[in-house]
Amino acid sequence: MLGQIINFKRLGDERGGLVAVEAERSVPFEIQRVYYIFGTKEGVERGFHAHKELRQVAVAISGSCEMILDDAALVETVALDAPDKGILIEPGIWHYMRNFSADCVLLVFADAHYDESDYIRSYEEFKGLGK
Ligand code: T46
Repeated sequence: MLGQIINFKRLGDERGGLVAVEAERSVPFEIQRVYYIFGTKEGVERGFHAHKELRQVAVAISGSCEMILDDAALVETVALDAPDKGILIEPGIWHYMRNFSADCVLLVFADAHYDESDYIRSYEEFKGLGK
């Protein structure tokens, strides 16, 4: 597996669902940033980069999408389709997202603040790094 699945504990009861995410417990790092992707238009695919150092965990807390992970040798598709199912995206993994449902809210926990210089946005450059 290129991306480790993280199953968050469901703490919900008869009133409804609840998931708690704790740094260094439910995700394997100290969380420095949280962002979310929502209202993605039909047919849109986004991502298409790898990170040099950033570690992230993504979870579709509403709706669903697919996360495609690629290490330049293997390609893997992971369905993010439950609010208690996360995927750990390690550095050096090319990834993109597709098939967003209209109600998809993709929540991402990251171990560093935003830094554009951490992105590899060229697939050719990414493939070259593995050689
Ligand atoms: C990733 C996938 C899963 C910021 O200014 N701060 C931020 O924290 C983020 C995430 C983005 N931005 C800016 C950078 C761009 O101008 O927001 C704009 C859209 O970001 P981007 O095109 O990188 O979005 P995605 O969906 O292609 O990728 C995002 C994350 O950037 C990326 O780290 O792994 O989601």
